[in-house]
Amino acid sequence: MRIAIILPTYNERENIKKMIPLLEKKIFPQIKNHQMDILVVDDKSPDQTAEQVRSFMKKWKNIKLLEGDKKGLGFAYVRGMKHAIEDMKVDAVMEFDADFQHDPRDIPRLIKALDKGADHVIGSRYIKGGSIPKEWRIERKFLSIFGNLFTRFIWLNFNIHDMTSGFKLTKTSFIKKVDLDNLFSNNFAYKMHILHDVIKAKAKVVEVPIKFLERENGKSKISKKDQFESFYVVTRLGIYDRKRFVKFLIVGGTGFLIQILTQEITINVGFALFIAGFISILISYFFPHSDINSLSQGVGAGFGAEAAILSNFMFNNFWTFSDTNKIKDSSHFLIKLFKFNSTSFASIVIQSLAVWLGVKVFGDNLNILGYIIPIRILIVIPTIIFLVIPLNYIIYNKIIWKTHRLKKISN
Ligand SMILES: Nc1nc2c(ncn2[C@@H]2O[C@H](COP(=O)(O)OP(=O)(O)O)[C@@H](O)[C@H]2O)c(=O)[nH]1
Ligand SMILES: [Mg+2]
Repeated sequence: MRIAIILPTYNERENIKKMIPLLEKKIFPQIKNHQMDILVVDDKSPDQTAEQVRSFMKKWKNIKLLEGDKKGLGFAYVRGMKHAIEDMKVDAVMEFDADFQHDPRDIPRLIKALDKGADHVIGSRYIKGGSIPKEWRIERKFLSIFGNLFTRFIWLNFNIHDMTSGFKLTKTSFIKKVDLDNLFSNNFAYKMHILHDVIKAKAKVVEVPIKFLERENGKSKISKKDQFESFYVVTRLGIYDRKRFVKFLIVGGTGFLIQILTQEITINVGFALFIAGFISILISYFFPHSDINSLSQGVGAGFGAEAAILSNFMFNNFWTFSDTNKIKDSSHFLIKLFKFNSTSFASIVIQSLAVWLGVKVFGDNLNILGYIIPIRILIVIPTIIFLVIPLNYIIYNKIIWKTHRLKKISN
């Protein structure tokens, strides 16, 4: 494999002066089965880091230098990764700090994990054998440990112990699945986004213990803002994953409120009674003495159910599934609406019948702890939960979802 070590630098002249010869002379000779490259991404460091790199480039041909404006660590890494993939055509990229906080002697161990089948190797400080600098002040330690726990909980991922490490090795086939142009951060938190997307792409993630060392030369560029941005990015990614589910719950809740509202309005203004009158004439042949009160409440429940169906359809189409299932023309929309409605027809009948019979058997109201509650509402709720939702679930899976999936493939 061809592997590029990406070294982002900003004022790291002293460090790079030692780092590059160490990599070339001591580390790379240990890695016999791969072609190793160094890609320095320098953002016009005032201390002339780039000059130092250029002088090494005369001696070693596997060094590349990318120069640009300082727009954040994430931005520098994205530039480096794109170059490594598109121009150097490497098979894996390593994220590695130039300041000796990552120990170059750990590099062969990370590569070995890749050889054994990993897609994304993390140099991990939080597994047995790994550590953070003991010189760190207590709040930096706390923030690092807490940040990790936070990420594990928000992403519900308890398999990975170090989610914020900056020492990683990733197969480019997985980096290609990350939308590098739209990361949620251009700074330190970029790595949260890449990790998130690589996990989602089902990469085999392996952790290798590392000791995160204290800086020898130069200054850290990480700021308080960067640390807090990571919490924001992690949360945003977590919500993003569950967005559909959250939307689904909101749509269902809204549908339910609209259902009850429509049911009560049609019953209370007498509209349901009016329709029930017609129905009772129509069905008088089968039910000569149908009770118009319970029938009208059943009709009201039917209207409520239809209102919920329309509301769910509209919201799901234009909101929950708007990204996967765009409706392009109105005829298409009407056909879909009709289809959706006809597959839901059974649930309207079920709810109408349940309320009709319920009121017939139990009467209009029930007194619960001094509250007078209409029987129709007490009937409709369990009917939705135990009959309508399971029935719709089956129908969606067998009919609606199936056609959507076929359509998606043919697109
Ligand atoms: N090119 C580039 N490199 C950066 C930038 N910010 C930090 N770095 C480099 O990224 C590595 C890690 O940064 P550092 O400040 O040590 O972060 P810390 O280890 O988390 O304190 C070092 O090699 C820095 O020189 C930046 O904006 N552009
Ligand atoms: Mg550092």
